[in-house]
Amino acid sequence: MAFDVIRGDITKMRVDAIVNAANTTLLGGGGVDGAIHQAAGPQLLAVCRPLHGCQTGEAKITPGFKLPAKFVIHTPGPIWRGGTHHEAELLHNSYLNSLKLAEKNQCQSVAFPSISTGVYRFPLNEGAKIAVATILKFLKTATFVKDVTMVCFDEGTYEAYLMAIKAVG
Ligand code: AR6
Repeated sequence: MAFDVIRGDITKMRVDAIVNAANTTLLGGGGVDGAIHQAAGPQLLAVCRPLHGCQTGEAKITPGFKLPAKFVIHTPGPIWRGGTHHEAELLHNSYLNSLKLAEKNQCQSVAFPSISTGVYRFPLNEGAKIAVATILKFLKTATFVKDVTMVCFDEGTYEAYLMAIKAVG
């Protein structure tokens, strides 16, 4: 079992599943969602349409099409609304339900972006702690999922995850 934090672009990851920080429509957007749809090609949007969206904290799976990853697991994280609207619990659910779906599909390697800490404004340090704690706990009991990588797009996010590992791990 391995948990790694790297700086990079998740669309380049050759893993069984990458996770998409989506929105509840599952019809694409900006940020990492836009980058994943761009790299996967138009077939991704075509298979997302009949899924009829996804609730915050839940997850749905599609093929990766032109991506090096076999699958994309789409999860809408919570929009930060001051912390009093179950944001922490919903972010935990996004990580956990994505991992459960990876396990169900017998994925060995999974890569995550930092869900909700971009446009959705979830506080970075708190979001990183939730991500690290949820992933490490899940790895202890998983059968198929063995390697999880946090792919941080920018230096600030990378530093926050390194700090979270020291605090949680
Ligand atoms: N690889 C890895 N991480 C990335 C990449 C990439 N290629 N591109 C951006 N990030 P965000 P959210 C990082 O805003 O906060 C979309 O419009 C980014 O630097 O993409 O969950 C959706 O459709 C940040 O650290 O996702 C939703 O409407 C992290 O990914 C909304 O944004 C998440 O930032 C979701 O907002």
